[in-house]
Amino acid sequence: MIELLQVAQVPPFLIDRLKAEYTVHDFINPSDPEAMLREIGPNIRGIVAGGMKGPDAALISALDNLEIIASFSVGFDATDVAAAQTKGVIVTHTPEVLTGDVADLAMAFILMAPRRIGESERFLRAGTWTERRMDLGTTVRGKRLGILGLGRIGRAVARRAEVFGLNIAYFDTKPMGDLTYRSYPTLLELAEASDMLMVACEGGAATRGLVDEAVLNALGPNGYLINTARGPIVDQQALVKALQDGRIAGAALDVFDGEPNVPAEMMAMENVVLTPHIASSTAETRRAMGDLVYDNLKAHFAGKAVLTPVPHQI
Ligand code: 8YV
Repeated sequence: MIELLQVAQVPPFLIDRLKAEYTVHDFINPSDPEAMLREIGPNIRGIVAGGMKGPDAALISALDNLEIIASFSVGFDATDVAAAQTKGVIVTHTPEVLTGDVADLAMAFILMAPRRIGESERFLRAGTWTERRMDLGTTVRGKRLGILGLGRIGRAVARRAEVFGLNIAYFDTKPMGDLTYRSYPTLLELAEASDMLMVACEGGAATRGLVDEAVLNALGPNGYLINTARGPIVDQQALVKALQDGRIAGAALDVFDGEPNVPAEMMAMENVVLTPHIASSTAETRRAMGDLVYDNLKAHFAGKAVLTPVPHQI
């Protein structure tokens, strides 16, 4: 049987499907990784990775017969894609199948933060309604939504937000000539012209800390930051400070720098919506993502082209 190394948690149904056809070695938390690699390393032809955990350059170079890395995620920042592609190793991910669910959560966030939905629920459950009324929220309709990164997910959020009467603008490093949304030449200018700033770009070294103190200040005291992409794109310390100082109005976050740890200061803030990286967590989408991981491996080992390769980064 072809041998695979599993470096990240993926749903049991996917592992069961793979185990019927491959030998899958659990390398998520190996007690002695060197010894394990000495023993099985030469047999490994594929890696099953995830969005938050993928192989680094050292692991990729240690596996002489590695051919493919299949990631159970659209984001591929956890895998050293450049190291893999330099070595001729194919990397696949799971685009398209999760776009709708991620955009749905982002749209929910766009409503939740200004309408104070999480806070209202806590207020009711705490019994406070019997004592006083909830403070007023902010209308979403007619407000300006700035989108950082107008890829598949950014566009899907834009389509939803249009229905809710938001005015869409964006900043992207790639030209988006086919779209009529207003484009800003810099993120700072986009933030200045936004009531809500939605992070929808790729994670990784190129975007780390892109949403910094200056961008948050430009968003301003009535502005909300929404992030369903990757935590490190936002300077988290700067975000905590901006929220503490009231330099932005609030935030809605599904991803964090250092997750699953979330800054204690944020946990205590009523004006911040916090969810544990659930944007793609529906039974339907997780099934589709798992099927795509399976199909990519199947195609590759049958000598066919993979379905969803990560574009060349080198
Ligand atoms: C997953 C994600 O939660 O697709 C991505 O990039 O971040 C999420 O869909 C995660 O990758 C699971 O491995």
